Order: sequence, then C-alpha cells, then structure tokens
Amino acid sequence: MDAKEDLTRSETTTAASGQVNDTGSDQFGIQGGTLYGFDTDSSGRIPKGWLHDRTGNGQIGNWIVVEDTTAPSKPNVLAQTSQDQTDYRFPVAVLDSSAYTDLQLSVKFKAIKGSVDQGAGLVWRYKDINNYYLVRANALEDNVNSYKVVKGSRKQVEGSNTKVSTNQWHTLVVEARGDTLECYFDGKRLIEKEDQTFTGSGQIGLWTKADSYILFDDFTVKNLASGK
Ligand SMILES: [Ca+2]
Repeated sequence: MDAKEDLTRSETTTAASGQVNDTGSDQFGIQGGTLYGFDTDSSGRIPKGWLHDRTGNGQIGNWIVVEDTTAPSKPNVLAQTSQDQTDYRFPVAVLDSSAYTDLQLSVKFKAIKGSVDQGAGLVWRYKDINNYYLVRANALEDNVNSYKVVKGSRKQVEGSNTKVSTNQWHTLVVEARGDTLECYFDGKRLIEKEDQTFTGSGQIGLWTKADSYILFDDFTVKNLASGK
C-alpha cells in the first residue's frame, strides 16, 4: 500500500444511512468517496433515502435490507428478492438525494438465482425511471453490457463477454467523465465507449432484470467534479 492510496482512502466519508468506514479493503473497488454498506439500516425494508421503481412491465420489485453471512461488510446487504419473470422488467433502487454528472460508481453483488435472468447493475445520470445509463453483469449470459434507457427503451451502448459466476461476490465499477464511460468487472476494464445521450446530472442507483434475485453491498460513489 503506497502513500498515495493511503491518502485517498482517508478521504472516505460516511453516508447518512448504512455507512461503513473503509472502502480500501476492496481490491477491485474505488478509493475514497461515499460508501453505503446498509449495516445500520433496518432490515426487511428499503434503506432510508432510497426509492424503488421499475422500468418496463411486471411487478415493481422488492428491495429490502437483509442479513447475509457472506456480506462483504457485515451484517447487512441490500437484496432485490422479487422473482416476477416478466422479461422486459427492470427493478431499480435509486438514491433519492443524489445528483452526479462525472463520477466513479462501484458495487459488490452476488447473483443468487433467476431462471429468466441473473442481472445486476449500476445506474447513473438517472433522470427518471425511463431515462438513464446503466451497466450490468449477467451470470446467465456471462457478459457485462452497458445500456442507455431512453424513453423506456433499452439500447445497448457496448458489451463484453466474461465469466460471471452465480453465488459469488463480484465488483462492478463505472467511471463516467463527460461523454466517455468505462466499465470494470472484478478489476478488469471491459468497456470504454463514448455516448452523448445523457450529459447532465442525475441520480445513481442499482438495477436488476426480470426474476434476478441479487444481493448488493458496499455501493460507493465518488464525485469526479469535486473529488468527494
Ligand atoms: Ca454491508
């Protein structure tokens, strides 16, 4: 660990809800920023400050804090547990007060089950439930794809094939600067692409698809405009 990393790590701030103290333990995540670990949130419901909605059709989704013995930060994770098999169904949990343009965003996830899909994603520059960017890893398809959702229609920006194992924790990261987005999976940069669809500020959050039962933990954001 060099001095520069130590300095960056010390900049980590605590979130209003569900914070943990140290992002530096994750070799694949981002350094510094604000971290949501869900460990002080009440179990059985969505964390305070988060809202849930759904792009497409079917049930809206069920985002709840649960205890998990494998949680990267213990005791809690945020789980999307609804298993409605509607294919064009994208449950989203959004951090309500967030507003970021250029950012680094990271999350650890574990795909538990899903026969139609096992997709886990990050959303950013979220304007509303029908307009946002996302990157997601899929444990049934073994790929990591970025998309833009425009007026409720999901269009792929770029994709990359890579092994995404079920029932293991992985780390997904996106870095967005201006019209350039880069996506990393377990530390590997898989996507670099330019897109000009959404250039302004928006909310951040988490995403799943169809009957994907996914655990999320250590959701971390760093504002590249301010360095926090
Ligand atoms: Ca946790």
